[in-house]
Amino acid sequence: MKPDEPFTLEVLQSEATLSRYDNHIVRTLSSMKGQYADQAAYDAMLAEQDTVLYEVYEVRRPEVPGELLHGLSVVHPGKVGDEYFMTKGHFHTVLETAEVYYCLRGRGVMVMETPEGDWAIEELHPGRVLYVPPRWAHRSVNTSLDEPLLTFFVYPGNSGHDYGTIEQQGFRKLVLCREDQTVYIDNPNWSPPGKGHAD
Ligand code: S6P
Ligand code: ZN
Repeated sequence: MKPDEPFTLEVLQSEATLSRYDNHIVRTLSSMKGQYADQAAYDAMLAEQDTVLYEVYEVRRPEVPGELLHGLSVVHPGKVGDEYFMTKGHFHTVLETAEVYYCLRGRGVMVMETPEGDWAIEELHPGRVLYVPPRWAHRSVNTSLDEPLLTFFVYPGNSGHDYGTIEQQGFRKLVLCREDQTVYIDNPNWSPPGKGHAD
């Protein structure tokens, strides 16, 4: 079989280069039901408009171990109640697969945790590379209220995505804006791994 040819991509130079990605995913407020701590703020906001929270631009590659899936993640600025706009977050279905994020623009954090309940939060700013080791669930949070958080990501082709675990148990830490400061607090609704949802 003839091997694929090498190819290049202008990661982000203009709106026009975004159209060079193969796939564009748009996630709106309605897809994050139960993920924001302030349910009343969520409901009120959704009643107004199904706001776009984040977008993902993917280069499509075969989902097999030797491949690397890659693309651009854009988390828009904003809050639901006190909680910044964020991605759903997920474990990789194949837990032993890692991921690299390279921050291109904006400010944010990556909230991470393992199936055992260990947690970590790392700050993202332009030029910073974050290595998410195997086993760590990850969620990007935009902590700037003025500009989008742009990151470029790369992960193994066979990783897969487990969204269900996070939808059920949540992340252990929430990232909030309180009196213009970014604070990390314990998630009152977090249920320990394997224990189901708290309510
Ligand atoms: C995929 C990688 C990113 C996320 C993107 C959106 O493994 O981590 O492409 O898909 O940042 O987040 P989420 O949690 O909605 O997939
Ligand atoms: Zn991932």
